[in-house]
Amino acid sequence: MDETFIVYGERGWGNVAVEAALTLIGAPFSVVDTGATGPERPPATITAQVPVLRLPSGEIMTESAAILIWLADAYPAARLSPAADSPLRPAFLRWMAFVSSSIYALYWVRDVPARVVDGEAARAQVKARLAERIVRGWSLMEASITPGTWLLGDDITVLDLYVTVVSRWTPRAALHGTVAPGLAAVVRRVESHPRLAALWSERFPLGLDPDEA
Ligand SMILES: N[C@@H](CCC(=O)N[C@@H](CS)C(=O)NCC(=O)O)C(=O)O
Repeated sequence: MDETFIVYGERGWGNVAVEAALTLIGAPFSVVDTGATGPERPPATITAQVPVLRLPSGEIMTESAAILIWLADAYPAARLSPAADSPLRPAFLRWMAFVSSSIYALYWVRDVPARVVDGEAARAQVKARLAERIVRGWSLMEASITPGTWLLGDDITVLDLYVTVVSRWTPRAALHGTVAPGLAAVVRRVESHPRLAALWSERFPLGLDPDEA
């Protein structure tokens, strides 16, 4: 059996959080671009979205939050999630789900407003409204979390990786300005983590998003 994970995705997309988790875990993995053809092409999934993770068993996983939580739990020695009986576990699960459903999910519309409305003015309005909603999401999180070195205290978890990737998408300025200075300070720590610095510059350099604001 091939012991290597395969991450399907693209530079600057949600798969980079999965790559960051696998990097900290130290598990062997390869990355296959979404546009790959031939035998390497990404497996068909219900949503046709990434990240997609092929486990060494051959099983296919989608859903970034589920993948990150599963990886952290499957490799407890890497200490990337609070244990099931930790008092930090409820907050960990709460914010993993929040980033996934209240922020990340909005980009399905924000990236391509034509999926839900017609006409340039309506699309611009949808984009602006969703940007406000995303900012609101980060500000709610800022108001509810008192970070330590990392979002949940002394140990870096996959939540820190997730927030770092998702907060890089427009409106990035919202997080790094006055809206969420506490989260932004943690994000800067994650960005300069010695074992992740190469990953950020290769897989998600700042300025990749043409829409960046
Ligand atoms: N719920 C999914 C959302 C994944 C998602 O939106 N992925 C984006 C890339 S970051 C994508 O595949 N976009 C292409 C599309 O929606 O057609 C998850 O959390 O993994």
